[in-house]
Amino acid sequence: MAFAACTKEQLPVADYDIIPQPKEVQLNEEKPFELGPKTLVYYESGLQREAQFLSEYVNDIMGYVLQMQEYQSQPDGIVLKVVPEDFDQAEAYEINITPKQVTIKGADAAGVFYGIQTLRKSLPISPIDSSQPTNQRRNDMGEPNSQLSTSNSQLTLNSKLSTLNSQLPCGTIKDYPHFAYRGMHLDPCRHFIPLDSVKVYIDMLAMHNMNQFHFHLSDDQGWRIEIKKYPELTEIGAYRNGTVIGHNGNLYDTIRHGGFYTQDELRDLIEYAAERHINIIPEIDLPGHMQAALACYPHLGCTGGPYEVWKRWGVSEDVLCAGNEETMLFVEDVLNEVMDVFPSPYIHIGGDECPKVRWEKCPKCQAKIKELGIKKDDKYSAEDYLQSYVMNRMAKVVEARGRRVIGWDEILDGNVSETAIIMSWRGTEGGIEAARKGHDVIMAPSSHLYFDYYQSEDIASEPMCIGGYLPVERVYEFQPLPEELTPEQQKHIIGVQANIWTEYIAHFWHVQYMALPRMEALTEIQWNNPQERDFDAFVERCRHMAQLYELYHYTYADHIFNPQVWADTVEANLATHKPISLRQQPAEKYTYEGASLLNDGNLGRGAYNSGRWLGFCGYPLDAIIDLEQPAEMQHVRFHALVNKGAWIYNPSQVKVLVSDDGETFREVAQKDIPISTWEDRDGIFAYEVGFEPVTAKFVEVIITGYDLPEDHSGFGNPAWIFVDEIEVE
Ligand code: TNX
Repeated sequence: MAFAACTKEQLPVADYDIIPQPKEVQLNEEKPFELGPKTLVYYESGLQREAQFLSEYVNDIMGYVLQMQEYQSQPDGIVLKVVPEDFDQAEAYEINITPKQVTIKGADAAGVFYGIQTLRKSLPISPIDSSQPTNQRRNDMGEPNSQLSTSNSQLTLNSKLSTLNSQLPCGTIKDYPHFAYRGMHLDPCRHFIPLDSVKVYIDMLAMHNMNQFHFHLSDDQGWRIEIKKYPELTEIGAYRNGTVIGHNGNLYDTIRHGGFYTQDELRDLIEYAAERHINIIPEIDLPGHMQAALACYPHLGCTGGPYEVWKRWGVSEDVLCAGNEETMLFVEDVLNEVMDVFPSPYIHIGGDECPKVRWEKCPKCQAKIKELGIKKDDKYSAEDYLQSYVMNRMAKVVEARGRRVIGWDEILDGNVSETAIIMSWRGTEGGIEAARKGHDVIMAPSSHLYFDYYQSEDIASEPMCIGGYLPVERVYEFQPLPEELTPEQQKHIIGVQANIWTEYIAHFWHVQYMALPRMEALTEIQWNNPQERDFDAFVERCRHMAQLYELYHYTYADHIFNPQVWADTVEANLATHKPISLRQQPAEKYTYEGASLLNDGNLGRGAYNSGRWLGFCGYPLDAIIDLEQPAEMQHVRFHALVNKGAWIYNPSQVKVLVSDDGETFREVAQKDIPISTWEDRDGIFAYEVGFEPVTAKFVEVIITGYDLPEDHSGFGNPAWIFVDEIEVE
């Protein structure tokens, strides 16, 4: 078990069995090092920030701040230092734990930082009972098996052990990364993600020893980076006047969605990431995925527009005009400004999903093809080669400033220059081809590393997403070094990355939910690429990580901890299977077998239209249950489903009345429930109202709904409520 075995003195003990698993852990029987509020951190000059991180992390977990000072000879305490000559690889570290001293020695500051992460993740987080699945620990709302685990203030997380010291078993930990490039991507274009949330995302990356954050800053649906030379890009291009609802039908909401990051904000973010040894790779996606820019500067497109910042998902046919010199100069300017802001050694220039239908008909593009003497061949069209021209031209702009370009694997279509790094997303084939041709490669195949895909087959119980099925197990299986490649070619695979596209992810809690715990499997591959993989042991280590998520209030999916998934039934209670009637029937579409669904002993689950919920809109659910004989009661409970995009909100109020004859009722309880906001997660929630014990033969439960609030596209209309399983105890 990953934590908090207790010694005779009941001091919690650190456990080095974390994620990513350190390569070598050798423990001995010496008396453990005792970590407590008086422990001092000594750092070599240049490592002050690292020392601060350590102190902050210990404070997060233990509830006390460690004092820090510059290094002295042979001090007792925690010592941070860099000794490059002791390592043969960058980012490596070694931790030596003796009864009086913990030394974290790095090949460089990054190595020290990863040693600190390991120590942090090893600390005992909480003595609470880990044999309980996480979702039952936070079950004080009575939600038996929600797939969404999110921390909140109701949680009784005993994270701060302030009065307790903890013990670090003595020994040596040696560790170093397998891949030099360890990244995650985030798309703030389809849905804008506020800067503070992006910082939390960076914290999550840091916790997982990642060193690259790929920030996708432009797309059809929104332009997100301030470009001083082209202010319209953010004045106009950062906002769209509606978003398609659901899976790309023809219904749109009317909410103006958007936002952007100023260059100052981005500089601040870059520094924030750099302190955590993370480089931010900006992506300007070109020449496709440019409709937001075209909406601002229609003359840069082939047809001249007009264009709008796109309200749908998918691949727009309107792309940059490759035959227009002005368009090329625009892109060069943008890239130059991006490079002014981002010091990243890599600049991502996109290149994916660029339909050629406009170019085929565009006189300027066709003239350019002629001018360049481009000829189609058996493999590629003239327009494919025209895209290579654009990509190679932009690569030169980037390389002129000493940076390297990254592009999506489509840029292999044609004759892209060998210096470009290929990000293989349509499977690993692009990566294999690229490595054979001598390109460096980052593996990010949608088959294993697209964290915008579902992580459970029970999709009705999941927050809606783009599709697919990519459980943690599958991520964990990923082999980034294809056998088809020779060892020499394999050296071109410089790293591994997972991507989070946000078409169906409108809120940061959902980003976290999609990332965690799949990120654990990713990390294990990036850092260790283990030859032997033991999923069960991995899950045990994930449990410990989940405690950290709880501590930091990260929302995460807990399927791997609860393979049995849902408990479908409730315990028999006074209401179960008793005669029940409704004063007003549910909406016809959501009536199913009627009132009896509400006390059949089966819990509501799945989507609102799963047949397991009764739906009401514009009037309350008003149910009368005949207990058949007088019984004492003091609790009423029920579940309701929240799916704000589908106009379904939590109830505003619940009232309980009782009666002896079924005719005259008297109120015994009333409870108001605050409205769910866009910051709150959707899902299934349990509600409970308690009252003084009362004996009666009939109980009436009235559950009232809200009207849709001002920030909802359906503002002014009544919200739906979907309710199931009323329990009386
Ligand atoms: C493909 S991955 C895209 C993105 C979408 C994503 C959805 C890539 C280079 N292009 O534009 O958001 O699929 O999974």
